[in-house]
Amino acid sequence: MDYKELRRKIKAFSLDDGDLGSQGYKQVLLQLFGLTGHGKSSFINSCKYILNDGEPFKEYAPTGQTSDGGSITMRRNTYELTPNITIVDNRGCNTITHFERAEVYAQLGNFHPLDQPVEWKEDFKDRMSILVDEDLSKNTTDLLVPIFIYSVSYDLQPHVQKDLEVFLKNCEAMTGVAAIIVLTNKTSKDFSEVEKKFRLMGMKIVIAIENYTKDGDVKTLRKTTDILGILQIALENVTFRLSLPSDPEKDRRQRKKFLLNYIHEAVVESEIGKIKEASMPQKMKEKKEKPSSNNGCVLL
Ligand SMILES: Nc1nc2c(ncn2[C@@H]2O[C@H](COP(=O)(O)OP(=O)(O)OP(=O)(O)O)[C@@H](O)[C@H]2O)c(=O)[nH]1
Ligand SMILES: [Mg+2]
Repeated sequence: MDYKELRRKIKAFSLDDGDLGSQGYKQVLLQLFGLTGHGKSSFINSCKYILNDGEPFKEYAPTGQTSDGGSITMRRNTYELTPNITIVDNRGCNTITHFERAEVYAQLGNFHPLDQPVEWKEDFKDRMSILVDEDLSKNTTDLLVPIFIYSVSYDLQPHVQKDLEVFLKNCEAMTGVAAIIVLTNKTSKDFSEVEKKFRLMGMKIVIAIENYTKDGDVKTLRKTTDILGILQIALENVTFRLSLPSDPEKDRRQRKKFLLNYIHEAVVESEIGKIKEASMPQKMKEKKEKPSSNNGCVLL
């Protein structure tokens, strides 16, 4: 399909188009998640740049790192792509410990309120319980589509692949939709190797793109069609989901169940970890490796 036609279709997308109508959903929420510095905010800017044809490139979502090398995006920020599609810049993380994972699941499950800061806290059990029990965002009208962003410029080490696979499958269990894997920075090296690794993890949709950035805003057909292709696949998934009977309230209850279960298991595991550590000889404790926190994928 011609890219202009594709863009027109994306902009005209409505949740009421399917045979069964919107079934109570009011908007599509494209949920970006992933490690810090891998191009989530840049993907948002790329989408806005392409959809707002004729406008110069603008950083709607701030990109890059803070002066101390930290993450720029500390909130769950939303950006409207069309009247029916909103994209969420969820807070990224460097290392995914149990409580950080729980935070990611809470963001993905839409339990964390939109446009609010997201803090990683050690007392995650209490925090999560508040998030889930009080149901702060109380939102059942967003149809969630998880999009995992990974830059091919970072090595994906074999020892973290298994953890990443579990993490991505949990994200699918949480949202009820398979995550779309977007590989950014595709021209930085041979992206097919990273693509293969994600396919071996069982990921069905893996698409490599090059984001538009402040220093790389010259429009090309390839970049534009690759990025529009992601939005197209996301919307095809939405249409497919809406072709089956669905119940937003029930979906949310299931997400809540998943999250509570995860928190419970994580707390049990961390308690067991503490007991094991306490009973470890001092020498072994000293030897225990500290997790690195570079921007590669570090899952714990
Ligand atoms: N060349 C190139 N640079 C990219 C691409 N995607 C992102 N970048 C650059 O990578 C850096 C990090 O991108 P961000 O979009 O800020 O990453 P993020 O995932 O939002 O990071 P956090 O907000 O910290 O979680 C920025 O300097 C971007 O310009 C890409 O596809 N190609
Ligand atoms: Mg960001």
